[in-house]
Amino acid sequence: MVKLADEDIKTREVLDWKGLHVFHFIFSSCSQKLRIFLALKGVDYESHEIDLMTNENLKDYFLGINPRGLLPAIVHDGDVHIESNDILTYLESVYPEPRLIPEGAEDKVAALLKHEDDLHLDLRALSFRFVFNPPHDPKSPEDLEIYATTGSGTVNGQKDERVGVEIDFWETYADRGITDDVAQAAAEKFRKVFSVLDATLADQDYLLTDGLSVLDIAWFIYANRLTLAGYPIARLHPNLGAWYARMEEMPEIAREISLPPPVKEKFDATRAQHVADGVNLEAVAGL
Ligand SMILES: N[C@@H](CCC(=O)N[C@@H](CS)C(=O)NCC(=O)O)C(=O)O
Repeated sequence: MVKLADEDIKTREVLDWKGLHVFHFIFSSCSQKLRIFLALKGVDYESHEIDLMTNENLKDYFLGINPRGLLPAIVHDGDVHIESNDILTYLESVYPEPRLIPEGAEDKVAALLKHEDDLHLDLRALSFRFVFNPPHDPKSPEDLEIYATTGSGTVNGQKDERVGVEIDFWETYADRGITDDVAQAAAEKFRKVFSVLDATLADQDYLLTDGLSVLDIAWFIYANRLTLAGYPIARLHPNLGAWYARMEEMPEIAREISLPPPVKEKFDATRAQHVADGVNLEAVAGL
C-alpha cells in the first residue's frame, strides 16, 4: 500500500487534518472509481477538487501532497495515501461494510487491479485521441520542468521513478499527439482483456462470484471511458455490454459518471464527427 512517509510530504499542513479528505477531479477516471467506492460504502468525505485542465496538479501545494502529481490522493487522519487501487484497498480495511473485496480473494483482486492500473496510460491515450475535443492541451516544457523538480520526488523515502513515466508520456504527446499506432495498440489491449471479462460474465452477474466488488467498479470505469471514446462494447462483448448496462443504472454509479449536459453534447458531437470523417476508434483500430 502506498502510504507516504513523512519526508515525502512537503505540504505539511495536511499532517494535522482529521477525517477523510479526497483530492479528485470530475473527469478523472481513477477519481470516479474512488468516488463510486465511497458512495457504495456510504462514506462522507471532505472534497478537494484539483483541476487537471489547468494543471492544478502541478502546483507546489498538490505536488507537496502527492509527489507523483496524480489524482486521486487521500488524507486520512493526517496520513497521505496515493495510487487509487492502494487507496481502495486501504479504505476497505477502514470501512469494511459493505464488503467490496471479498474475504479470501485479496490476492486475486490485487493482481486484477494491477492489470487494470497497467492499462491506465492506454486509457489516457484513447481518451485524449477520441473523447476530448479540442484535444487535451499538452503540458509545456516549463510545466514538465516544474513536474520534475517540485515536491519531494520521493515515495516512501525512495527516489520515485513514476514522475519520469508521466513526463515521457507528456513529451511524446506534445511531439506526436496520439498516433494511429498507439491508438491501435491500446485498443487491442482492451479488446483482449474485455474478451476475458466477457467470458467470465457468461454465467455470473459480476466479475467475482461473491457479488459486486472493486473489480466491477474499476473495470466499469474503464468501460465507461471507452464507451465515450466510441469502443463498441455491446457489439464485441455482449455479456460485458449487459453487465455495463446494469451497473450504469446503479444510482451511486450514475451520479459519479454523469457529465454536465454541454460536455456530454460536445463528446457526442465529437464521436459523430469522427465517424463522419472515418477517423473514429472503430475505424482506426479496425474493431
Ligand atoms: N496509477 C495511478 C494513476 C493516476 C492517474 O494517472 N490519474 C490521472 C487522472 S485519471 C492524473 O492525475 N493525471 C494527471 C494529469 O492529467 O496531469 C492511480 O491509480 O492513482
